[in-house]
Amino acid sequence: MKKALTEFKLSSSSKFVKILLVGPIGAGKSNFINSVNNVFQGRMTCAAFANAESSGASFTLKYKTHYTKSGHSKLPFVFSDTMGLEEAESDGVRTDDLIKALQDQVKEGYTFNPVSSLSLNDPGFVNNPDRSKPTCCLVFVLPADKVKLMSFKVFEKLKRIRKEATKMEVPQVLLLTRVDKACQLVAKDLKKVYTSKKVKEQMEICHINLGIPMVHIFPVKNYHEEIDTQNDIDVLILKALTQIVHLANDKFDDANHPVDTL
Ligand SMILES: Nc1nc2c(ncn2[C@@H]2O[C@H](COP(=O)(O)OP(=O)(O)OP(=O)(O)O)[C@@H](O)[C@H]2O)c(=O)[nH]1
Ligand SMILES: [Mg+2]
Repeated sequence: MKKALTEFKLSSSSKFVKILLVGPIGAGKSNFINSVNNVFQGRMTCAAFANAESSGASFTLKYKTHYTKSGHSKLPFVFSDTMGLEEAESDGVRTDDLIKALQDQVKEGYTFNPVSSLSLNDPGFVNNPDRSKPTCCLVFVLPADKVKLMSFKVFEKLKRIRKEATKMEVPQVLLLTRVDKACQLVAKDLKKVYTSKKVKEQMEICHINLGIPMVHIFPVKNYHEEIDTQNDIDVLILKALTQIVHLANDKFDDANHPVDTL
């Protein structure tokens, strides 16, 4: 899987497909970006600053694009990291701002403002998004150990973003992180992830509450305390990433070669 992704060629002439990560505070968005980089670098990296302990406030404040390197070459996908969202609009990123990110209207490096949404005249607002570099996959990141405790309001916010993505025909994937925190058996042996009833239950909650098909929900464990990379961790990350990159590539292809309408 690693080799296939390293050698993966986009079907268009573009260098990268853009993947947008959204989810609650402390879900593991930044950690996933680092984990993907770790897989390809074969060592621990920390390009996307992740929180050491999940606290009440979002650790990521800026809209930032991250490349993944294999050796010295960049892989053909980029991740856009965002601030986490919370039940109360003023406690995290505003849903409207995430929808603007989906529509490529947020400037690189923009510091999200929980108090007010980006508006037309803000310097962080992109008036004419580059149509040649659209967001090609929306990735929801949810923590397996907290899904049950997530409020209806947070799911409603995520559903609003999903609805917009569906309108734009952007494919959607859900990463269920922190599976080791949700099931003791999985914490001891990550291979048990697909037979764990607890993990399956969390995947179903996500499926029911957000409407994402089960085949697009991927359990993963991010690198968060390890010193070296491990095959069991890599495999889950690569499985999810392969699907994300393929879906993003398909979307990119569609956006560049629309079926002619009569
Ligand atoms: N055990 C375990 N911990 C994880 C996993 N993924 C993330 N974490 C931990 O969860 C915490 C939050 O991770 P982040 O990557 O900073 O989360 P985030 O979604 O970027 O959060 P914000 O930027 O605050 O919105 C950190 O303490 C991570 O070490 C995982 O798969 N397993
Ligand atoms: Mg973060």
